[in-house]
Amino acid sequence: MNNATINVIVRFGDVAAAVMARKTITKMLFLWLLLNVLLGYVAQTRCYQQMSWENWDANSQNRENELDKPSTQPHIIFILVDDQGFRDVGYHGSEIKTPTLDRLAAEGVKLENYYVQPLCSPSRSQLMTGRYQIHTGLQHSIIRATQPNCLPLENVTLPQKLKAAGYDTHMVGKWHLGFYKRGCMPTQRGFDTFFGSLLGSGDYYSHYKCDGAGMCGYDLHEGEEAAWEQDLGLYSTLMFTQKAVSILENHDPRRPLFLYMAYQAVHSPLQVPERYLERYKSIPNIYRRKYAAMVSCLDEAVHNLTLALKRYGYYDNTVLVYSSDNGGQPLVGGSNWPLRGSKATYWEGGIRAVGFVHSPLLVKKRTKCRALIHITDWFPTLVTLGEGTLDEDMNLDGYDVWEAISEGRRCPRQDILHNIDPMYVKAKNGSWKAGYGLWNTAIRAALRVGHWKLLTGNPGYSDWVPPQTFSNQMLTKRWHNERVNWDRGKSVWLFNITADPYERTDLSQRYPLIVKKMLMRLAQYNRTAVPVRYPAKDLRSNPQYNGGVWGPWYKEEKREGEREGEHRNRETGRSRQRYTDRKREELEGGKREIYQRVREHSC
Ligand SMILES: *[C@@H]1O[C@H](CO)[C@@H](O)[C@H](O)[C@H]1NC(C)=O
Ligand SMILES: *[C@@H]1O[C@H](CO)[C@@H](O)[C@H](O)[C@H]1NC(C)=O
Ligand SMILES: *[C@@H]1O[C@H](CO)[C@@H](O)[C@H](O)[C@H]1NC(C)=O
Ligand SMILES: *[C@@H]1O[C@H](CO)[C@@H](O)[C@H](O)[C@H]1NC(C)=O
Ligand SMILES: *[C@@H]1O[C@H](CO)[C@@H](O)[C@H](O)[C@H]1NC(C)=O
Ligand SMILES: [Ca+2]
Repeated sequence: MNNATINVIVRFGDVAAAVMARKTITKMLFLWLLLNVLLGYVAQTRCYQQMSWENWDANSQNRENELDKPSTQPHIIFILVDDQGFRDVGYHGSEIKTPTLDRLAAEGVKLENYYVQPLCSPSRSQLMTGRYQIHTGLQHSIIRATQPNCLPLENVTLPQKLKAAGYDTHMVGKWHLGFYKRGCMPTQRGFDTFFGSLLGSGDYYSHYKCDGAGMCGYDLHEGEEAAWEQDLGLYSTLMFTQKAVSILENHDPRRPLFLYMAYQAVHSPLQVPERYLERYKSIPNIYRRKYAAMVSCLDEAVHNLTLALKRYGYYDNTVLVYSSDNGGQPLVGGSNWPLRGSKATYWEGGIRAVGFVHSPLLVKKRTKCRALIHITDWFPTLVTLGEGTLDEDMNLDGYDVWEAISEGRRCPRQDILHNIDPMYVKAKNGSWKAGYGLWNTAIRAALRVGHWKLLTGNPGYSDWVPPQTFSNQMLTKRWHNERVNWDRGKSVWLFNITADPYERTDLSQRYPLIVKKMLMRLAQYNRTAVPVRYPAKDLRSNPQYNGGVWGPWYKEEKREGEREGEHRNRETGRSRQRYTDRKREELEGGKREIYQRVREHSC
């Protein structure tokens, strides 16, 4: 019996909720019995083994007997790109040229029914934990720079699991899962090394980030300290790639490696080295032109990474996953057309992502995978591939989808809880009444079950934004949209996403019974939710109190160990001194090119 299905039944015991999935459950039960009869007690495929924890344990024991054989653990390279829209890849019909991504995806498996969360921290939290936001407390918005908040330390992370399985774990790029105290830093959450930024959307060259007036600081880190010495003022896509290549060069390819490559690109600000703009002179919309150039640079970066994988002897035993973290933002050049909405919304444009797997280890290559796959699935999938352990009491929301991707097998995911955000109640007409007394439709929530998707509350910006094709100079900075003639009072929508992926026909009036069932399912999910963590701004977070650097500020830590605290104060003092020195250099007309760039592209 499928473990996840058991969970659904146990956790949401109510029969009504299971109705939607009953047919499929029956089918799967039958299939499972058939398999057992045919193949003996232990099923031959990992996908089905994953469905039973007994089988899983038996499998682990088999593996232990094979310990004297050389390690079969694959290297895992996870490339997470920031804000790349659904249409911002060549193979989705974009005018943006991405020859590397197109080739890697074509040779591997394109994930064409793949979902992430609509924003940075939410997607990253789910990638790192394999759990929905309602199970980590991060259901509202993002983790803000000034909030004493981070991915809860109680939640076990993907790199922690891989590390326990024997991997060396490295992170390059953008964290965005909180840093208010040292225990939240990537190197305390499972990564052996970290080189990158704690926030996002800083300057691509100077690595300074402003979070509102008077809240500006340096945001490039090596481990847990500011990376002043390592900073050559390079464009981050180039810099992060160089770092990753040097990790590959210095690591022994006989040891399993997990490299989490979380590019800052292609999030705003729209900054890019001049040479990448050349090929896009024909795009009149200036935002789109710069954005396209940024994507091209990223494409070249991925090319360089794959060359390094080959050059240093990793490639044959590597699984490379490529994923965007959320939909594109049309206001700064991204495109999700023909999907509806944008980044930060629960329309498909916010959550349906570009994703593919490239690996010589895939059984069936050059295919499209249309199985429903969600970002929470990488946790169990990669931990299992890495021969790590998953315990039943982890209550993961993700599924092992490797057999679905690699062999085109059927896998157990039936539904996705896109989110329930009880703090976002802006739907003015939403009410318990509109939710048939089952659910308060003022609440922003979205749920997918099979073909169906239900949205309640205000899902966010609702228009479709066609490709930007302006030729008029006057309009180069503008963008156009297809405004929806929707009733502002609405607070419930139902779509058949398979038939209508662009969400043009709301079926909520036509299928009230489906709406009710899905509302009930939402209410059941809601019962498993933990309280929202969204603390108030803490002014001590201001980089000016921290040597000009965005970094851990929470003073409570001192109580944990005075000596450690003193050490940190000395460190902070040193960073502040360095910062002051550099600032003086700058004021005295210092020649460092990076500061010129800061002025040009000030946040
Ligand atoms: C994650 O951490 C939160 C906050 O401590 C806790 O309530 C929740 O149970 C944890 N969830 C999981 C799945 O570990
Ligand atoms: C890729 O490598 C080439 C050759 O070393 C280099 O010139 C280029 O800047 C690199 N590009 C990126 C994006 O890393
Ligand atoms: C969701 O759960 C919370 C906490 O248990 C509860 O206060 C709230 O009323 C529930 N919301 C809905 C719409 O059922
Ligand atoms: C929204 O609320 C207003 C005022 O209560 C009401 O007149 C209108 O019919 C409502 N719209 C919908 C779609 O329920
Ligand atoms: C939803 O769309 C799919 C694909 O077109 C179709 O097979 C299915 O019957 C539809 N469901 C309903 C209830 O219309
Ligand atoms: Ca993002």
